[in-house]
Amino acid sequence: MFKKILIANRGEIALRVIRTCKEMDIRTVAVYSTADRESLHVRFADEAVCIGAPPSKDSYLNIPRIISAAEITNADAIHPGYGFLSENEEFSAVCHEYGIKFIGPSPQMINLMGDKSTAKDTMKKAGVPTIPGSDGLVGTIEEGLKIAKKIKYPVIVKATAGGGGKGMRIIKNESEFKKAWDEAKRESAAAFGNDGLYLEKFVEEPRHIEIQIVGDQYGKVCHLSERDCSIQRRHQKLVEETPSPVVTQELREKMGAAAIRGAEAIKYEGAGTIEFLVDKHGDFYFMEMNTRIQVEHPITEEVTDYDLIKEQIKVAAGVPISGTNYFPNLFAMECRINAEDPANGFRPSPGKIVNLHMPGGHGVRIDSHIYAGYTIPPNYDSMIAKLIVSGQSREEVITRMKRALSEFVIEGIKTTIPFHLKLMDNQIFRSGKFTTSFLETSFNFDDLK
Ligand code: MV4
Repeated sequence: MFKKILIANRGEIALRVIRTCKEMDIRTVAVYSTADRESLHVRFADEAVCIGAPPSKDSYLNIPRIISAAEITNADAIHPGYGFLSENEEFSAVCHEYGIKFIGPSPQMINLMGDKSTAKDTMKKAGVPTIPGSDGLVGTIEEGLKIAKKIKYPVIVKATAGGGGKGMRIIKNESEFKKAWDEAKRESAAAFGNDGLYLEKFVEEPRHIEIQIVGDQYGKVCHLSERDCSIQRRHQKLVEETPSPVVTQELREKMGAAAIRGAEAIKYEGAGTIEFLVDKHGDFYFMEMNTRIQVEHPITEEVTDYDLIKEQIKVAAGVPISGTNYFPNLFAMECRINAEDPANGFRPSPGKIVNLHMPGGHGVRIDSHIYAGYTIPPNYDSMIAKLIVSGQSREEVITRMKRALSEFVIEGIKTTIPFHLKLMDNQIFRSGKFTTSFLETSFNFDDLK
């Protein structure tokens, strides 16, 4: 087992990894930028190395500096968390070259699943349902127009190097095709240095439902059921829940089996998430695979009593998994508390937390690095806490979430708490009958002002 793990990340996920390492009696190394000198992950770690100035390129994205920190502290493994270098093929390769275990996928795996069109072809060959569309990348507009005609509008054009909605355009009819195609190509080239595009039939009014999987070094894969991530704004998830209000046990078993087929086909090692789109008929289609631990992993932990960070560390150390699939009986929901102002377009609201009270009680978990007096730097992602609530029914979880949100006091900055409180009272949300477009089409943000 590893003796010392360097956490190449910051904020709540760095703290989350440190906590599990302490329970496993593994020493920890934090890395931090000068903006994070007072951050909690620095204080909680056994050792801490300042790796540079606040810009991520000079710190949390700087491979030579992170490797140097691992060298001087003699860390034998690195946990990348999510975001930053967690799905960076070069970082995984450099760790390997330096004999430092990367707690995550191999460079080859990152590349295979990072190229969205290749990932889709791979899943299709493994018998995972995929969305009808082009067979791989589309070379020219003319080819695209022909395919769109065949699969019938509306269609969606996606960037193969993209994900999370970047370089994506919905095309409702032939007259919109050329403009959307050119925009997607330009945006993809600018954002990823790769303008490869592919086409799919647009799945109307879908839900975003993902399956958590874990694979070990011996080919064994298990799943831990689903998370419904349909409450999102501009491709930013705000609330996640398990189980999904629309997934029946039959659908759960089919999606779980498909996720395992896909993971086994690529001999996936570690924690991973297979994202599906579920349409109004209850048919599901592969969307993307994420080869990292996800922000929303705690709701799965709360209903399965499974420490996913511990599983990642054990799998990386060569420990076999039991392979038991999980069909939990509990319910859980996560609200992302961001330093953003929901009354002003969710614009960032960094600054000093002058007063703080965290909720507690039965079925309430907080994953956060904030404390009274902490100053949230403007340089990084705005998420400052995750409020995770569990219970014996969706109704109980919503009631408990409302109670916990109303206890949550963060003074000195704006947060998304008022948005979440309003959402918990929204009838469409409470009914469970919503799709990924709910917030943008049916939720009124105006009275949050
Ligand atoms: C789709 C889709 C509908 N049909 N693909 C969004 C980002 C990335 N995960 C892929 N996404 C989608 N792919 C097909 N064929 C709907 C989404 C989607 C979405 C699209 C537009 C606006 C918001 C969205 C939120 C979640 C998923």
